[in-house]
Amino acid sequence: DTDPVLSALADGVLRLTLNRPDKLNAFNEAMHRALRAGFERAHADENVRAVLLTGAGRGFSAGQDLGDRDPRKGGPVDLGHTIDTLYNPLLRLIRSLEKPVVCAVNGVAAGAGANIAFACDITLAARSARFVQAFAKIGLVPDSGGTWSLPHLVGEARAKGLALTGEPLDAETAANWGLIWRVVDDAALMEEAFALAVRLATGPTKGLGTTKRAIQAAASNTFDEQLELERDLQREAGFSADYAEGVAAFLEKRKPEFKGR
Ligand code: T3D
Repeated sequence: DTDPVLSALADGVLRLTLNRPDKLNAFNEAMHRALRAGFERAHADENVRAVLLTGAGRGFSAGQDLGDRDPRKGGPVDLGHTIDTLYNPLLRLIRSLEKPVVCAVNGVAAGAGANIAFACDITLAARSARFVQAFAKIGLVPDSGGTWSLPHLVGEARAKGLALTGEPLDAETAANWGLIWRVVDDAALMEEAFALAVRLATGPTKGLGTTKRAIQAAASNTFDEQLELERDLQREAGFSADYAEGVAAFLEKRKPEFKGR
């Protein structure tokens, strides 16, 4: 299949597979547009209750396709413009989606590829995967939220170590440092990631989405502001059908059937 992103909806999970394996799923404009369309669908379609993002072939994503930036073929491109029109809208769609986004990093994740993985809600990585802040090697600044995610997730010392050296970080260390949720044996990655996504997709989607919003808001809130946000969001959650179902199922000692509302 030559579509730059493969898209499949099953069991409430929209699986989006970056599909330029010959280029380690590096981003060109077509892949950007297709991935963005996938996340826009996830926002709009109530049958989508979780997203699973992964890559085809041996890599997750090598970030920007540098073939499209060949200085021998033309003058410099305004990268501020491509960040504004391609990368930033994608990252905003991932973060603002009030549904869980699971990322299965099946192989190397470099440049924007790494930082997109760190922006997802629950990121699993194959044991053989590695993360590279490749920007350091070509004179660029980490983008796709990297300069925000890295210090928030691992602190300034490790963030600078990664971003200034561009040294690859193995999946096990990434998990130990708190950059990702968990490492999985290569052969088990997709099965485990899909099972997790299905579990989330059959959960109380509205409550999970609100939880995501609350945790993300903590980065810029004081403790007191966060307490007030929790009050407001709990009020909202308390009126949801899924909350009523969750409590009823608990009291009736049965499995809840969440509708995502
Ligand atoms: O430009 C803007 O709009 C601003 C936004 C920037 C965002 C960014 O992401 S900037 C960072 C761009 N990415 C990189 O600098 C990473 C470049 N790639 C690598 O450093 C290495 O390929 C990897 C560390 C990712 C993997 O290394 P390895 O040894 O496993 O694989 P390889 O042999 O280097 O690559 C395999 C093939 O993929 C190879 O093609 P070939 O020779 O088999 O035909 C290689 O050229 C191609 N490839 C890998 N990365 C890219 C790429 N082709 C185009 N663009 C790439 N980024």
